[in-house]
Amino acid sequence: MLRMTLSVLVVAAAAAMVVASAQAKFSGLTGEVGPAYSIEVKNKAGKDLKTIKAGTYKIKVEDKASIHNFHLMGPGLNKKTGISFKGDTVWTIKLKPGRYTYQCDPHAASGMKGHFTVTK
Ligand SMILES: [Cu+2]
Repeated sequence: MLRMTLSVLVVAAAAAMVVASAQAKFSGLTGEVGPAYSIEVKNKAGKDLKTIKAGTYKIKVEDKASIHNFHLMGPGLNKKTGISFKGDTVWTIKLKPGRYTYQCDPHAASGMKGHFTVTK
């Protein structure tokens, strides 16, 4: 009976680990647009994000102006805030290998855009 209880506990612990690893990584990613004509995605060190490994992440989006939006698109992903929206929001995003673009839709043509690369 004790042996059976132990094996149930082991199975439960293994299941809990699987659930934990499937959750989004708290990577400190931040997307920021405004209040001036600027847009950026920063890593947890506060540096401009250039590359990141594929996976599921949480990104905090700070939309600091009601004339800009934050639009992130790439393989399997197309998410944006409303132009009139101003505030913070958190997205859970799944990044696949490839090139991702973030931009402010009304001002992308005048340079409010950037890119990062997702590696395997
Ligand atoms: Cu803009």
